[in-house]
Amino acid sequence: MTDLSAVKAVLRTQAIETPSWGYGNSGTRFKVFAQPGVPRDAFEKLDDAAAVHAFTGVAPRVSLHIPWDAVDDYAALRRYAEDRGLELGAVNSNTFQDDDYRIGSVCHPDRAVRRKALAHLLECVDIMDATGSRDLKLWFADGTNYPGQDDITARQDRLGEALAEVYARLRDDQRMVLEYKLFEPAFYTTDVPDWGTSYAHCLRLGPKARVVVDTGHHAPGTNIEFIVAFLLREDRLGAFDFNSRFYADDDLMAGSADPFQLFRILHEVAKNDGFRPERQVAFMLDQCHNIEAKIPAVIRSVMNVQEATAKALLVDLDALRAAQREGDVLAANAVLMDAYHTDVRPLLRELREEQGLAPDPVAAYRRSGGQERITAERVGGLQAGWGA
Ligand code: LRH
Ligand code: MN
Repeated sequence: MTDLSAVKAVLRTQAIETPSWGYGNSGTRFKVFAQPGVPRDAFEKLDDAAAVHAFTGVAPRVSLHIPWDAVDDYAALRRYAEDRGLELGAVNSNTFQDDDYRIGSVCHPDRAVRRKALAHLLECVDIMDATGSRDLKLWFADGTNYPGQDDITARQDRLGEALAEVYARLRDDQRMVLEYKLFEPAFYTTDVPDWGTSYAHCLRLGPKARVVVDTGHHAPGTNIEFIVAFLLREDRLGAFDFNSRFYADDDLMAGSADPFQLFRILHEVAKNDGFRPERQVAFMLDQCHNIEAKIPAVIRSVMNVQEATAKALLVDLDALRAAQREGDVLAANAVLMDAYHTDVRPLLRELREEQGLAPDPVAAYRRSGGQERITAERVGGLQAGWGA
Protein backbone atom coordinates (compact mmCIF):
# COMPACT_ATOMS: atom_id res chain seq x y z
CA MET A 1 0.00 0.00 0.00
CA THR A 2 1.36 3.46 -0.94
CA ASP A 3 2.13 5.84 1.96
CA LEU A 4 -0.14 8.90 1.47
CA SER A 5 2.08 11.24 3.50
CA ALA A 6 4.97 10.43 1.15
CA VAL A 7 2.71 11.20 -1.80
CA LYS A 8 1.69 14.50 -0.23
CA ALA A 9 5.33 15.37 0.47
CA VAL A 10 6.14 15.14 -3.25
CA LEU A 11 2.99 17.02 -4.25
CA ARG A 12 3.74 19.78 -1.75
CA THR A 13 7.17 20.45 -3.32
CA GLN A 14 5.98 20.14 -6.94
CA ALA A 15 7.04 23.12 -9.08
CA ILE A 16 5.28 23.58 -12.42
CA GLU A 17 6.78 26.32 -14.62
CA THR A 18 4.23 28.35 -16.57
CA PRO A 19 4.95 29.96 -19.97
CA SER A 20 4.90 33.76 -20.18
CA TRP A 21 3.44 33.41 -23.70
CA GLY A 22 0.51 31.45 -22.29
CA TYR A 23 -0.81 34.72 -20.82
CA GLY A 24 -0.55 36.62 -24.11
CA ASN A 25 -2.67 36.48 -27.24
CA SER A 26 -2.03 33.48 -29.48
CA GLY A 27 -3.73 31.65 -32.29
CA THR A 28 -3.19 29.88 -35.55
CA ARG A 29 -2.30 31.00 -39.05
CA PHE A 30 -5.97 31.71 -39.51
CA LYS A 31 -6.43 34.11 -36.62
CA VAL A 32 -4.92 35.36 -33.37
CA PHE A 33 -7.92 36.36 -31.21
CA ALA A 34 -7.44 39.31 -28.86
CA GLN A 35 -8.93 38.93 -25.40
CA PRO A 36 -9.76 41.63 -22.83
CA GLY A 37 -7.31 42.03 -19.95
CA VAL A 38 -4.36 40.43 -21.74
CA PRO A 39 -0.93 41.62 -20.46
CA ARG A 40 0.86 44.35 -22.38
CA ASP A 41 4.40 43.51 -21.20
CA ALA A 42 6.56 41.01 -19.33
CA PHE A 43 5.75 42.58 -15.97
CA GLU A 44 1.99 42.10 -16.41
CA LYS A 45 2.64 38.52 -17.55
CA LEU A 46 4.44 38.00 -14.24
CA ASP A 47 1.41 39.43 -12.41
CA ASP A 48 -0.75 36.77 -14.08
CA ALA A 49 1.76 34.02 -13.31
CA ALA A 50 1.77 35.19 -9.69
CA ALA A 51 -2.02 34.81 -9.63
CA VAL A 52 -1.70 31.21 -10.84
CA HIS A 53 0.87 30.50 -8.12
CA ALA A 54 -1.26 32.23 -5.49
CA PHE A 55 -4.23 29.95 -6.20
CA THR A 56 -2.37 26.67 -6.90
CA GLY A 57 0.73 26.95 -4.67
CA VAL A 58 2.79 24.87 -7.15
CA ALA A 59 3.61 27.29 -10.00
CA PRO A 60 6.57 29.29 -8.60
CA ARG A 61 8.49 29.73 -11.89
CA VAL A 62 7.85 31.43 -15.24
CA SER A 63 9.54 30.68 -18.56
CA LEU A 64 10.60 33.67 -20.64
CA HIS A 65 10.70 33.92 -24.41
CA ILE A 66 13.07 36.37 -26.09
CA PRO A 67 12.26 38.82 -27.65
CA TRP A 68 8.59 38.42 -26.67
CA ASP A 69 9.63 39.22 -23.04
CA ALA A 70 12.49 41.59 -23.83
CA VAL A 71 12.96 44.39 -21.26
CA ASP A 72 15.63 47.07 -20.73
CA ASP A 73 16.52 45.82 -17.23
CA TYR A 74 16.42 42.05 -16.63
CA ALA A 75 17.65 42.47 -13.06
CA ALA A 76 14.57 44.64 -12.43
CA LEU A 77 12.37 41.96 -14.00
CA ARG A 78 13.98 39.42 -11.67
CA ARG A 79 13.28 41.60 -8.62
CA TYR A 80 9.70 42.15 -9.82
CA ALA A 81 9.26 38.37 -10.00
CA GLU A 82 10.87 37.72 -6.62
CA ASP A 83 8.70 40.41 -4.99
CA ARG A 84 5.73 38.33 -6.15
CA GLY A 85 7.12 34.99 -4.88
CA LEU A 86 8.20 33.90 -8.35
CA GLU A 87 11.44 32.78 -9.96
CA LEU A 88 12.37 33.38 -13.60
CA GLY A 89 12.78 29.99 -15.28
CA ALA A 90 14.00 28.82 -18.65
CA VAL A 91 15.00 31.42 -21.22
CA ASN A 92 13.59 30.44 -24.62
CA SER A 93 15.46 31.60 -27.71
CA ASN A 94 13.59 32.62 -30.85
CA THR A 95 15.24 32.15 -34.23
CA PHE A 96 11.96 31.54 -36.06
CA GLN A 97 10.40 34.97 -36.62
CA ASP A 98 12.94 36.93 -38.65
CA ASP A 99 12.84 37.13 -42.46
CA ASP A 100 16.54 36.21 -42.51
CA TYR A 101 15.57 32.80 -41.09
CA ARG A 102 13.31 31.81 -44.03
CA ILE A 103 15.44 28.77 -44.92
CA GLY A 104 17.04 28.30 -41.51
CA SER A 105 18.84 29.97 -38.65
CA VAL A 106 21.79 28.01 -37.15
CA CYS A 107 21.40 25.53 -40.04
CA HIS A 108 21.15 28.22 -42.75
CA PRO A 109 23.50 27.73 -45.73
CA ASP A 110 24.72 31.35 -45.36
CA ARG A 111 27.36 31.74 -42.63
CA ALA A 112 26.32 35.35 -41.94
CA VAL A 113 22.78 34.26 -41.09
CA ARG A 114 24.15 31.48 -38.85
CA ARG A 115 26.32 34.03 -37.03
CA LYS A 116 23.28 36.25 -36.51
CA ALA A 117 21.32 33.35 -35.01
CA LEU A 118 24.27 32.37 -32.82
CA ALA A 119 24.55 35.95 -31.56
CA HIS A 120 20.92 35.75 -30.43
CA LEU A 121 21.53 32.48 -28.60
CA LEU A 122 24.56 33.97 -26.82
CA GLU A 123 22.49 37.06 -25.93
CA CYS A 124 19.97 34.70 -24.31
CA VAL A 125 22.75 33.33 -22.08
CA ASP A 126 23.65 36.92 -21.10
CA ILE A 127 19.99 37.36 -20.13
CA MET A 128 20.17 34.15 -18.03
CA ASP A 129 23.10 35.67 -16.12
CA ALA A 130 20.80 38.57 -15.18
CA THR A 131 17.59 36.61 -14.51
CA GLY A 132 19.35 33.84 -12.57
CA SER A 133 17.86 31.25 -14.93
CA ARG A 134 19.50 27.80 -15.07
CA ASP A 135 18.18 26.68 -18.46
CA LEU A 136 18.61 27.94 -21.99
CA LYS A 137 15.78 26.31 -23.91
CA LEU A 138 16.50 25.84 -27.59
CA TRP A 139 13.86 25.02 -30.17
CA PHE A 140 14.73 25.50 -33.83
CA ALA A 141 12.08 25.81 -36.58
CA ASP A 142 14.96 24.98 -38.96
CA GLY A 143 14.25 22.48 -41.72
CA THR A 144 13.40 22.14 -45.40
CA ASN A 145 10.18 21.84 -47.40
CA TYR A 146 11.35 19.97 -50.49
CA PRO A 147 13.76 17.07 -51.20
CA GLY A 148 17.06 18.47 -52.44
CA GLN A 149 16.44 21.93 -50.97
CA ASP A 150 19.54 21.55 -48.77
CA ASP A 151 21.99 18.92 -47.53
CA ILE A 152 20.71 17.08 -44.45
CA THR A 153 24.22 16.21 -43.21
CA ALA A 154 25.63 19.70 -43.79
CA ARG A 155 22.76 21.18 -41.79
CA GLN A 156 23.59 18.82 -38.89
CA ASP A 157 27.21 19.99 -39.04
CA ARG A 158 26.10 23.63 -38.89
CA LEU A 159 23.74 22.86 -35.98
CA GLY A 160 26.48 21.03 -34.08
CA GLU A 161 28.89 23.93 -34.60
CA ALA A 162 26.43 26.50 -33.20
CA LEU A 163 25.43 24.33 -30.24
CA ALA A 164 29.09 23.78 -29.33
CA GLU A 165 29.74 27.55 -29.28
CA VAL A 166 26.73 28.14 -27.03
CA TYR A 167 27.68 25.21 -24.80
CA ALA A 168 31.15 26.69 -24.30
CA ARG A 169 29.55 29.94 -23.11
CA LEU A 170 27.44 28.28 -20.37
CA ARG A 171 28.52 28.72 -16.74
CA ASP A 172 28.80 25.54 -14.64
CA ASP A 173 25.42 26.25 -13.03
CA GLN A 174 23.73 26.73 -16.42
CA ARG A 175 22.39 24.16 -18.90
CA MET A 176 21.03 23.99 -22.38
CA VAL A 177 17.91 21.94 -23.03
CA LEU A 178 17.34 21.04 -26.68
CA GLU A 179 13.75 20.60 -27.87
CA TYR A 180 12.81 18.41 -30.83
CA LYS A 181 9.69 18.57 -33.01
CA LEU A 182 8.60 16.24 -35.82
CA PHE A 183 7.49 18.96 -38.24
CA GLU A 184 6.05 22.52 -38.62
CA PRO A 185 6.84 25.04 -39.77
CA ALA A 186 9.07 22.86 -42.00
CA PHE A 187 7.25 20.10 -43.82
CA TYR A 188 9.98 17.85 -45.36
CA THR A 189 12.93 17.72 -42.94
CA THR A 190 13.19 19.30 -39.50
CA ASP A 191 16.79 19.56 -38.27
CA VAL A 192 15.91 18.40 -34.72
CA PRO A 193 12.88 16.17 -35.49
CA ASP A 194 13.01 13.59 -32.74
CA TRP A 195 14.39 12.65 -29.36
CA GLY A 196 17.24 10.64 -30.89
CA THR A 197 18.61 13.64 -32.77
CA SER A 198 18.43 15.86 -29.72
CA TYR A 199 19.96 13.12 -27.52
CA ALA A 200 22.83 12.54 -29.96
CA HIS A 201 23.69 16.24 -30.05
CA CYS A 202 23.50 16.41 -26.24
CA LEU A 203 25.89 13.45 -25.89
CA ARG A 204 28.41 15.17 -28.19
CA LEU A 205 28.10 18.47 -26.26
CA GLY A 206 28.46 17.28 -22.67
CA PRO A 207 26.64 16.86 -19.34
CA LYS A 208 25.14 20.38 -19.35
CA ALA A 209 23.05 19.48 -22.41
CA ARG A 210 19.76 17.65 -22.01
CA VAL A 211 16.62 16.86 -24.01
CA VAL A 212 13.24 18.63 -23.82
CA VAL A 213 10.17 16.44 -24.33
CA ASP A 214 7.28 18.56 -25.64
CA THR A 215 4.24 16.27 -25.54
CA GLY A 216 2.86 17.82 -28.73
CA HIS A 217 5.92 17.20 -30.89
CA HIS A 218 5.62 13.53 -31.83
CA ALA A 219 4.11 11.52 -34.63
CA PRO A 220 0.62 10.27 -33.74
CA GLY A 221 0.89 6.97 -31.83
CA THR A 222 4.37 7.67 -30.47
CA ASN A 223 4.92 6.06 -27.05
CA ILE A 224 6.20 9.16 -25.26
CA GLU A 225 6.59 7.42 -21.89
CA PHE A 226 9.15 5.07 -23.49
CA ILE A 227 11.21 8.13 -24.53
CA VAL A 228 10.88 9.54 -21.01
CA ALA A 229 11.97 6.26 -19.36
CA PHE A 230 14.93 5.99 -21.74
CA LEU A 231 16.13 9.58 -21.19
CA LEU A 232 15.75 9.27 -17.41
CA ARG A 233 17.88 6.11 -17.51
CA GLU A 234 20.55 8.08 -19.39
CA ASP A 235 20.18 11.11 -17.06
CA ARG A 236 19.45 13.23 -20.13
CA LEU A 237 15.87 14.25 -19.51
CA GLY A 238 16.11 18.00 -18.97
CA ALA A 239 12.56 19.23 -19.20
CA PHE A 240 9.00 18.68 -20.23
CA ASP A 241 6.84 21.05 -22.24
CA PHE A 242 3.44 19.78 -21.18
CA ASN A 243 0.39 20.42 -23.32
CA SER A 244 -2.00 18.15 -25.15
CA ARG A 245 -3.27 17.56 -28.63
CA PHE A 246 -5.79 15.63 -30.68
CA TYR A 247 -3.92 15.94 -34.00
CA ALA A 248 -0.60 17.85 -34.26
CA ASP A 249 1.12 20.54 -32.17
CA ASP A 250 -2.25 21.78 -30.91
CA ASP A 251 -0.77 23.21 -27.67
CA LEU A 252 -4.01 22.62 -25.76
CA MET A 253 -4.25 22.48 -21.97
CA ALA A 254 -2.09 19.70 -20.51
CA GLY A 255 -4.14 16.63 -19.70
CA SER A 256 -7.22 17.92 -21.52
CA ALA A 257 -6.95 15.71 -24.63
CA ASP A 258 -5.27 12.60 -23.18
CA PRO A 259 -5.10 12.50 -19.36
CA PHE A 260 -4.19 8.78 -19.46
CA GLN A 261 -1.05 9.58 -21.53
CA LEU A 262 -0.03 12.29 -19.05
CA PHE A 263 -0.49 9.74 -16.23
CA ARG A 264 1.62 7.12 -18.05
CA ILE A 265 4.40 9.70 -18.62
CA LEU A 266 4.39 10.79 -14.97
CA HIS A 267 4.33 7.17 -13.85
CA GLU A 268 7.69 6.70 -15.59
CA VAL A 269 8.93 9.88 -13.88
CA ALA A 270 7.75 8.74 -10.43
CA LYS A 271 9.11 5.21 -10.85
CA ASN A 272 12.55 6.56 -11.89
CA ASP A 273 12.79 9.16 -9.09
CA GLY A 274 12.31 11.92 -11.64
CA PHE A 275 10.51 14.11 -9.10
CA ARG A 276 13.61 14.23 -6.89
CA PRO A 277 15.17 17.71 -7.11
CA GLU A 278 18.59 16.20 -7.69
CA ARG A 279 17.36 14.70 -10.98
CA GLN A 280 16.92 18.30 -12.19
CA VAL A 281 13.94 17.65 -14.46
CA ALA A 282 12.01 20.85 -15.21
CA PHE A 283 8.23 20.46 -15.44
CA MET A 284 6.94 23.23 -17.69
CA LEU A 285 3.72 24.02 -19.49
CA ASP A 286 3.96 25.11 -23.12
CA GLN A 287 0.48 25.99 -24.20
CA CYS A 288 -1.53 28.59 -26.08
CA HIS A 289 -4.98 29.61 -25.01
CA ASN A 290 -6.38 30.72 -28.34
CA ILE A 291 -10.07 30.88 -27.36
CA GLU A 292 -10.22 30.34 -23.58
CA ALA A 293 -9.48 32.79 -20.76
CA LYS A 294 -5.78 32.55 -20.07
CA ILE A 295 -5.29 32.58 -16.27
CA PRO A 296 -8.07 30.06 -15.47
CA ALA A 297 -6.74 27.85 -18.31
CA VAL A 298 -3.26 27.84 -16.77
CA ILE A 299 -4.72 27.14 -13.32
CA ARG A 300 -6.71 24.21 -14.76
CA SER A 301 -3.61 22.89 -16.54
CA VAL A 302 -1.52 23.06 -13.37
CA MET A 303 -4.29 21.12 -11.59
CA ASN A 304 -4.33 18.53 -14.41
CA VAL A 305 -0.58 17.96 -13.97
CA GLN A 306 -1.06 17.76 -10.18
CA GLU A 307 -3.85 15.16 -10.59
CA ALA A 308 -1.80 13.04 -13.01
CA THR A 309 1.19 13.31 -10.64
CA ALA A 310 -0.87 12.23 -7.63
CA LYS A 311 -2.23 9.21 -9.53
CA ALA A 312 1.30 8.28 -10.65
CA LEU A 313 2.59 8.51 -7.08
CA LEU A 314 -0.26 6.24 -5.93
CA VAL A 315 0.87 3.33 -8.09
CA ASP A 316 1.62 0.42 -5.74
CA LEU A 317 5.13 -0.22 -7.08
CA ASP A 318 5.73 -3.29 -4.90
CA ALA A 319 2.58 -4.98 -6.22
CA LEU A 320 3.43 -3.87 -9.75
CA ARG A 321 6.97 -5.25 -9.64
CA ALA A 322 5.73 -8.53 -8.07
CA ALA A 323 3.20 -9.03 -10.87
CA GLN A 324 5.81 -8.10 -13.49
CA ARG A 325 8.31 -10.58 -12.00
CA GLU A 326 5.64 -13.31 -12.17
CA GLY A 327 4.79 -12.31 -15.74
CA ASP A 328 1.22 -11.78 -14.59
CA VAL A 329 0.23 -9.42 -17.41
CA LEU A 330 -3.32 -8.71 -16.27
CA ALA A 331 -2.40 -8.20 -12.62
CA ALA A 332 0.41 -5.81 -13.55
CA ASN A 333 -1.86 -3.79 -15.81
CA ALA A 334 -4.56 -3.77 -13.13
CA VAL A 335 -2.19 -2.23 -10.57
CA LEU A 336 -1.57 0.70 -12.89
CA MET A 337 -5.22 1.10 -13.84
CA ASP A 338 -6.26 1.09 -10.17
CA ALA A 339 -4.04 4.10 -9.57
CA TYR A 340 -5.25 5.81 -12.73
CA HIS A 341 -8.89 5.30 -11.79
CA THR A 342 -8.32 6.65 -8.27
CA ASP A 343 -10.13 9.96 -7.71
CA VAL A 344 -7.29 12.08 -6.32
CA ARG A 345 -9.28 15.30 -6.18
CA PRO A 346 -10.23 14.86 -2.47
CA LEU A 347 -6.51 14.31 -1.64
CA LEU A 348 -5.51 17.46 -3.55
CA ARG A 349 -8.31 19.52 -1.99
CA GLU A 350 -7.09 18.40 1.43
CA LEU A 351 -3.48 19.24 0.51
CA ARG A 352 -4.47 22.74 -0.62
CA GLU A 353 -6.38 23.37 2.60
CA GLU A 354 -3.34 22.22 4.57
CA GLN A 355 -1.33 24.77 2.55
CA GLY A 356 -3.89 27.47 3.39
CA LEU A 357 -5.22 27.49 -0.17
CA ALA A 358 -8.79 27.23 -1.44
CA PRO A 359 -9.61 23.57 -2.28
CA ASP A 360 -10.75 24.47 -5.82
CA PRO A 361 -8.33 27.01 -7.37
CA VAL A 362 -10.40 27.63 -10.52
CA ALA A 363 -13.54 28.42 -8.53
CA ALA A 364 -11.51 30.54 -6.09
CA TYR A 365 -9.97 32.55 -8.94
CA ARG A 366 -13.43 33.12 -10.44
CA ARG A 367 -14.72 34.32 -7.06
CA SER A 368 -11.66 36.61 -6.61
CA GLY A 369 -12.71 39.03 -9.36
CA GLY A 370 -9.14 38.91 -10.67
CA GLN A 371 -10.27 38.57 -14.29
CA GLU A 372 -12.65 41.52 -14.04
CA ARG A 373 -9.93 43.63 -12.39
CA ILE A 374 -7.29 43.09 -15.09
CA THR A 375 -9.92 43.62 -17.80
CA ALA A 376 -10.80 46.98 -16.24
CA GLU A 377 -7.19 48.00 -15.58
CA ARG A 378 -5.50 46.89 -18.80
CA VAL A 379 -7.06 49.27 -21.27
CA GLY A 380 -5.02 50.72 -24.09
CA GLY A 381 -1.48 49.90 -25.04
CA LEU A 382 -0.42 46.96 -27.21
CA GLN A 383 -1.52 43.55 -25.96
CA ALA A 384 1.28 40.96 -25.79
CA GLY A 385 1.22 38.16 -28.32
CA TRP A 386 3.33 35.96 -30.56
CA GLY A 387 3.95 38.81 -32.90
CA ALA A 388 3.83 36.25 -35.72
C1 LRH B 1 7.64 25.17 -30.57
C2 LRH B 1 7.47 25.35 -29.08
C3 LRH B 1 8.69 25.83 -28.36
C4 LRH B 1 8.46 27.28 -28.07
C5 LRH B 1 7.21 27.59 -28.78
C6 LRH B 1 6.36 28.62 -28.13
O1 LRH B 1 6.49 24.60 -31.13
O2 LRH B 1 6.97 24.18 -28.54
O3 LRH B 1 8.82 25.20 -27.11
O4 LRH B 1 9.47 28.08 -28.40
O5 LRH B 1 6.52 26.38 -28.89
MN1 MN C 1 7.55 23.49 -26.62
